[in-house]
Amino acid sequence: MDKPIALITGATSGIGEATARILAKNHRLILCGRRQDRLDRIAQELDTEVRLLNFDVRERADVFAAIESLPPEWREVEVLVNNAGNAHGMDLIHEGDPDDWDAMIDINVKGLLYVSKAILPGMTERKSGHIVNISSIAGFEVYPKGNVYCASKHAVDALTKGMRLDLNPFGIKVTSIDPGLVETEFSEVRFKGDKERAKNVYKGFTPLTAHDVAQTIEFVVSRPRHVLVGDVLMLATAQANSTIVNKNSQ
Ligand code: NDP
Ligand code: 8X3
Repeated sequence: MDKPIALITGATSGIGEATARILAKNHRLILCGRRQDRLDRIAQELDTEVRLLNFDVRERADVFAAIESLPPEWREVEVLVNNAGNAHGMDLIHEGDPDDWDAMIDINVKGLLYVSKAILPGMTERKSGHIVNISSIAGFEVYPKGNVYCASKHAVDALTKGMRLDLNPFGIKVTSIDPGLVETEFSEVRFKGDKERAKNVYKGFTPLTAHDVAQTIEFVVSRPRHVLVGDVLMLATAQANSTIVNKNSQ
């Protein structure tokens, strides 16, 4: 039998890329992102069948066109990993840049909705599927200057709960993975390419890696059909909550 299909958004770096590398063992993969060179390189390195879709999750028409472009044999997406997302800026609420606010709401919230809307009809028709939303500890805690990013992840948390209710009659699983600090390109994007500032976020302790999170994603998607892992909070051992990190632990 063919391996089931997993579609991963934001597969060009960090958690999404690591998830692609792990799920490749037992899945055919549809990898999504905007950086085509990265998609091409990752696809070449994977030992499974891969389709690539290049679109910006903010562009509703592009999301639907990309997913509709899949040939029939790639339409039965069994696992959707809604991972694409980032923080943009880290400012006091009265000093924040509305362009950053738009980016976070449009990508982290509306993008997740558009991709889910495009994939869900197949899942509801087949009465089978698993949606894994990558939320964050920021989905249920708020930290100084985290305002809009935290709001976007609180929205993801609400959408996860809403999806779980509405999709329950169809036997579709919905999981939220909620990591704390993971060293990826996340902070570089948040600080607009300032690599030094980004590095400082992870200094003095051992943060989670993208691979750590990907292993958890693999665990939740490989449970038997009757088992739904609902929410997973994942932290570095040095992290107690959003604001307390033991930075003398290395
Ligand atoms: P990265 O910056 O390494 O990866 C982000 C991914 O999202 C990239 O593949 C990027 O691809 C994609 N992406 C960003 N914007 C868009 C867009 N507009 N359209 C399509 N794809 C987009 O960060 P992480 O791997 O850390 O982040 C992945 C998820 O994990 C995010 O949702 C983040 O909020 C969440 N998270 C991260 C934590 C951390 O500490 N790192 C902790 C908790 C949650 P491309 O640029 O090629 O489009
Ligand atoms: C990313 C983790 O703590 O930077 O969601 O918000 S944090």
